[in-house]
Amino acid sequence: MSAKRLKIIVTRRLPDPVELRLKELFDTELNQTDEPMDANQLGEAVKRADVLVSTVTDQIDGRILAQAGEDLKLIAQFGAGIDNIDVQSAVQRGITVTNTPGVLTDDTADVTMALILAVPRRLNEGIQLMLKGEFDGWAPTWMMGRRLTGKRLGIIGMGRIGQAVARRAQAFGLQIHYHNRKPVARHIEENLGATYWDSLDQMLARMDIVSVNCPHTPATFHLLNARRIDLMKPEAFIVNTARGEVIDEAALARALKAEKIAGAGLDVFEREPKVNPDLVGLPNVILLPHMGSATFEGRVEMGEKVIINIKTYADGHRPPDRVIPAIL
Ligand code: 8YV
Repeated sequence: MSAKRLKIIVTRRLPDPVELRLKELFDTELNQTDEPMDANQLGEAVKRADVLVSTVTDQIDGRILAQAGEDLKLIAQFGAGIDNIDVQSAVQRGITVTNTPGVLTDDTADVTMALILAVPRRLNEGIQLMLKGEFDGWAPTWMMGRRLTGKRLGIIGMGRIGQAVARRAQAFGLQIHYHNRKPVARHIEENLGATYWDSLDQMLARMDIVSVNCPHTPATFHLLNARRIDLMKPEAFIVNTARGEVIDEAALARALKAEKIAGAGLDVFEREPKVNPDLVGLPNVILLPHMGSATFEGRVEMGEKVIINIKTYADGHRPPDRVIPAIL
């Protein structure tokens, strides 16, 4: 089949240059309204498409995949995380799944670092106060936060983004600690001055800031549950730019309200776009609307990766960013 005739259905609006190129290369159907597709619309899309370009807002589970037409051979996710796709079912049905790793690493690490800076230094409270015109003048005990230099940062998930966070944090004088399925290569550890903790529980009890940078998988669902949050120091902070599901959001809200931990910076939520109402309005919590990778440059590069994955597939090659399911 020539690449020109491949039927591509794109579930959300993508940056203009990406949509333009997809149109040039393939028989592409775009989502002009940018409304996320519901289960019926996704079912219809997988029936008609050769390639589905999906995003984090599409729940592509076994029920949707069961409706896939014979022609659906590739799901090219616009995004690094693929927890919205039942990859195992897809692969069992002969559908390749690809994602866009690497191009959103620095952008996501920047937002993580921004939260690591902003929460302990109470920037949100300062901004709110200025917006309300409540700055009455400097005082020695006014708006005191916590110093970063010399503190311990515990990174959960030392993949590309975790390492990029560690590089930034190192420059701010933080000591780098991490928990991962296995230690990273010795030279990476040495460059980052990073300490590996096999036991997440033990690491949590000793950290001043904990940053979640691991993917959401069955193994990481509610990894930070009530028991583990309880292990943390009362003056510790949590930052999450990975996936909301890694933290038990209700338990986190309870811990924050009870001052069992000192604050949190969250870019992702368990039931997006819903946010646990108990988290809203807490002075020591900064909430962002899943914008970790939201840069013009990054989103275009993500689109380019999607196109490269489709093009290599269309040309009869193995797409570079194939996702391999953990267990087949
Ligand atoms: C993306 C993300 O923007 O790539 C990811 O996994 O979480 C986001 O930052 C989003 O997934 C787009 O589909």
